[in-house]
Amino acid sequence: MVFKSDLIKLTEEAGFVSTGVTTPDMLKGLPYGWVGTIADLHTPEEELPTVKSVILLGYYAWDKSMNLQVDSAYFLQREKQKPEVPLENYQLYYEILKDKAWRIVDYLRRKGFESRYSLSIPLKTSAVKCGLGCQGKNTLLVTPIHGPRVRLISVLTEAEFDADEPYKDDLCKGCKRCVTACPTKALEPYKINIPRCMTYAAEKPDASDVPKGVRELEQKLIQRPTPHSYLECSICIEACPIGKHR
Ligand code: B12
Ligand code: SF4
Ligand code: SF4
Repeated sequence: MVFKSDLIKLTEEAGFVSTGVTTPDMLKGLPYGWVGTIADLHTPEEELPTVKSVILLGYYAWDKSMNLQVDSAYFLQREKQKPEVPLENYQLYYEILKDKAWRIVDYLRRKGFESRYSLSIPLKTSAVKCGLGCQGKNTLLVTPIHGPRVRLISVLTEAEFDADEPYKDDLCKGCKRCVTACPTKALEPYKINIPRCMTYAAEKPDASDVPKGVRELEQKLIQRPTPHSYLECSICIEACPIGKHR
């Protein structure tokens, strides 16, 4: 048996600023499957068939450099006219999240409960169900303390915990700063036009659905510290007043 208080203590020690728990039943009907051509979102059961609890964890991404993406050396193969070689890259905050989530997975496994981390369930909507915060007008998870400055990962486990209440408030109220701040006008309240987002454009250098003006802005505004790395856009996060001065 694992107490929820022990779980919370462990996630805090691992460095997560938000922890919430729900059951797989609560996540029925979320948007699963392909998001455009970007990500294939799975149900908790597809990830771990014996799952009893879904734990959502938020890590405070307090510095822009956590958005660093670095191409792997495979990328060079593609540049040598070998398009069959898959694009592969590392994202700093994903590596941090996985490293920290492993501590929770390892602890639960040692207690006898099969567990795994997952980045493939719909993390924002699941986090709302776990009570972490609401989806803001930038479509991201906005928490009362850190605003949208949290990055998310889930741990799926056979262990049973009391579920948290879903988050009900709308933290945005009359604000629209993220919508106004987006240089490519990718946002309207609570909705994103994916091909207009510079994160999509930077991730898909060959995509034909990126409008010309967006591609030009992406080439101009996305910071590229080295020839094979770039910082993913986070302008709609930085614009948010919630949690800005922590
Ligand atoms: C695909 C994806 C992208 C795509 C598409 C973005 C998107 N909003 O879907 C692209 C490449 C553009 C992208 C960009 C970014 N991403 Co991203 N991305 C994801 C991923 C893999 C899935 C997101 C998803 O579920 N999309 C599916 C759609 C259906 O979900 P949705 O937007 O929530 O749609 C709901 C609402 O918008 C609403 N809705 C839709 N239409 C309408 C219309 C009206 C009128 C209304 C009222 C509502 C409404 O209903 C929808 C269904 O519930 C997640 C990781 C994961 N596994 O969840 C990370 C994730 C969402 N990304 C993240 C981040 C940080 C970013 C970026 C800031 C880039 C960066 N620096 O990393 C930008 C931000 C762009 C933005 N404002 O959304 C974080 C967000 C953390 C947080 N606090 O929420 C995540 C969770 C990754 C992580 N591990 O932390 N991303
Ligand atoms: S990540 Fe950048 S381009 Fe994408 S919606 Fe946010 S501000 Fe706009
Ligand atoms: S900037 Fe304003 S509208 Fe956008 S997510 Fe933050 S509070 Fe909501």
